[in-house]
Amino acid sequence: MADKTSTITAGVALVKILEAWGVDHLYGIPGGSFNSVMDALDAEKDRIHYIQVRHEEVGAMAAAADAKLTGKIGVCFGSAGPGGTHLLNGLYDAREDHVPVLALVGQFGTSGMNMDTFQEMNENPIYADVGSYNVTAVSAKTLPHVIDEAIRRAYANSAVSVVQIPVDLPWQEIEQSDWYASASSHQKPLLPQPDPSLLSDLAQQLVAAKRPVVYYGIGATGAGDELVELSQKLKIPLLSTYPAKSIVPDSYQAYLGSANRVAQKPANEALSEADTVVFIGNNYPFAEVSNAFKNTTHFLQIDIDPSKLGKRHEADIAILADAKLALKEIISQVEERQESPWWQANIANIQNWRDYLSMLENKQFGQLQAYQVLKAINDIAEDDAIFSIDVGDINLNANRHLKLTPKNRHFTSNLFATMGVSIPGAIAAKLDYPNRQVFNLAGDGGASMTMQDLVTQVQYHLPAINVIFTNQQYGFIKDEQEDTNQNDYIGVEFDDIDFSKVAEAVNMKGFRVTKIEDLAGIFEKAKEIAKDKPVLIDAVISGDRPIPVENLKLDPEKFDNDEIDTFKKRYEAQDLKLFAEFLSEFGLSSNNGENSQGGF
Ligand SMILES: Cc1cc2nc3c(=O)[nH]c(=O)nc-3n(C[C@H](O)[C@H](O)[C@H](O)COP(=O)(O)OP(=O)(O)OC[C@H]3O[C@@H](n4cnc5c(N)ncnc54)[C@H](O)[C@@H]3O)c2cc1C
Ligand SMILES: Cc1ncc(C[n+]2csc(CCOP(=O)(O)OP(=O)(O)O)c2C)c(N)n1
Ligand SMILES: [Mg+2]
Repeated sequence: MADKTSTITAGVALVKILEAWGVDHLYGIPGGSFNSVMDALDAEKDRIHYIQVRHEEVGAMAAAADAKLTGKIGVCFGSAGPGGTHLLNGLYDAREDHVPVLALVGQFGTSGMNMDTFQEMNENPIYADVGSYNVTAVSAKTLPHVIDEAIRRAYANSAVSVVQIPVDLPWQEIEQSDWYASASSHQKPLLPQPDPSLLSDLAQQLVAAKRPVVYYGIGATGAGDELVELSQKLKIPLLSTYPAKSIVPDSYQAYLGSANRVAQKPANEALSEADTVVFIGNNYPFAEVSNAFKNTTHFLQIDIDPSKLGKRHEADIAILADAKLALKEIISQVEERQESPWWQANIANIQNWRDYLSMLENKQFGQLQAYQVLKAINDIAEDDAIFSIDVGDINLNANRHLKLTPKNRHFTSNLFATMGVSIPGAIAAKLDYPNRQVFNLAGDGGASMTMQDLVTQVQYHLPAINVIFTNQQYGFIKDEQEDTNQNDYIGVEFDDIDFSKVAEAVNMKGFRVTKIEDLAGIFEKAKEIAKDKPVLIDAVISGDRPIPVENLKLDPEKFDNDEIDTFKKRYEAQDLKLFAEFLSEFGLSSNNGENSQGGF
């Protein structure tokens, strides 16, 4: 037997590589094919925290959430065959939102590989699409190197790495000199320096524009001050993608919101009326299908990734640059301008829309709706609260009604858009930021996909505030069927789950709220409980459709009075005005250039 002082098991070396890269926790469920790594995790348990989840998907989604929240690699694992394949939704979420995640997947020992042994198959093809690096380890000696490589590549490519590990390898001894972690050599790529002449061309076009908007995405994270400064200096309204909400405060008077369906009315309207769009740190995926820029005459783009320049629309000027650097430079090149009619009409339109949202939030009568629940959340939310958000109407409603600032964080499954992410996301957020208030906001459909892991919040003392919006339907899809299907609704309604009882079954305090007047008291109690324990509020809300801002029926030139009245009544939108009315109030005409909805 090798000398213990100069040897280490390959499994412990593997775990030490993770530690060297700053990984302090990882998620998964053991299986016979993974027990050798479990053994190593036990040996290292003072340095790395294993979080046992109740479904591997939750582990992978939580790992993706870790990476979204912290920028650090998220790590998850599953055993051979089904344990690994359960990871897939979380891994695709990470891939689509381009964050670094490492998945370790168990494999039968080398003695049984390629022999049709139990749970044994060639796993490599399963992960070929989702994994940017995807290999099966073949020897104990090279295993730590493979893990180190996987992490380095996940960071470099903002991608998913998958390593399949035959179970016998981590138990084998290797020489101490056989492994090292390259973490101390890790560096981020240098920011590209923008071409000064292109920047000054862009600044000139912006100054010359009659109807400009700055349309930014999450590439502008951290540049909120610069966005507001540019907006105020040149009197340009700001429009963002949905995930880029909170880069500038929601209360900023010239923040239009996001476009399309998970969207705000002033953003859709301004986008279709703008002549000049500065598209910055933005890869808006509905651009082509919603014909978002059909009325844009000048498209000016700034992005850090050469493969994105000119991608979503033909660009007049395309600049390879970091958003913040470029914005600073543009600000320094332009003089302060007076308010234009375009600016004034947008400000008035934004105010009219915010009055509408506020009316919904402050209703004191009628059936409970999502809007009043979101107000109750705003009322107890701390300045730096983190919101883990599921997929469904909650994206649309949280986007419109949560009042956030750059101190907050909110995140969901942006592009893969998988339901079930918000319970895992809240677990990750509480592990990463134990001293911050964390909300999980989910529809009843999304919550039922990962609700077994509410117990994980209890088991690991992760005091999140879970709010479930119970409407007994897949509301987001029901509304799509209303627009697209020829027959009745199908597959979008379901029996009630009382989530407060689910909470109690896992030793979590649960409330069920059905009335507007009970909201404030219950949310105050939940806030207190969540100072040291997780808590759940099941809000039984109406099945009302949130107003479809991509499909407004307010324009008398396109709809008859009955249609307009019915629309206003259904959405309680008596006082909502079209942007065209504000344009005309300030002496401008509308181009009637509605965008189509980018859907299916
Ligand atoms: C159910 C559901 C519905 C949705 N509907 C909508 C919707 O209606 N409207 C909507 O807007 N979104 C919607 N989304 C989100 C949508 O799917 C996309 O994920 C989102 O629009 C992409 O946002 P982004 O372009 O900001 O981010 P990304 O796709 O991540 O793009 C970021 C861009 O910034 C660049 N970048 C990164 N760093 C920098 C830097 N430092 N400087 C400059 N550039 C940089 C990148 O190269 C990239 O081009 C929805 C999500 C869900 C879950
Ligand atoms: C895993 C997964 N399955 C299906 C979908 C399609 N889908 C998107 S939203 C949605 C409904 C969400 O329902 P719920 O969570 O109840 O929220 P609601 O819209 O009712 O508020 C569905 C089925 C998806 N995005 N992800
Ligand atoms: Mg629902």
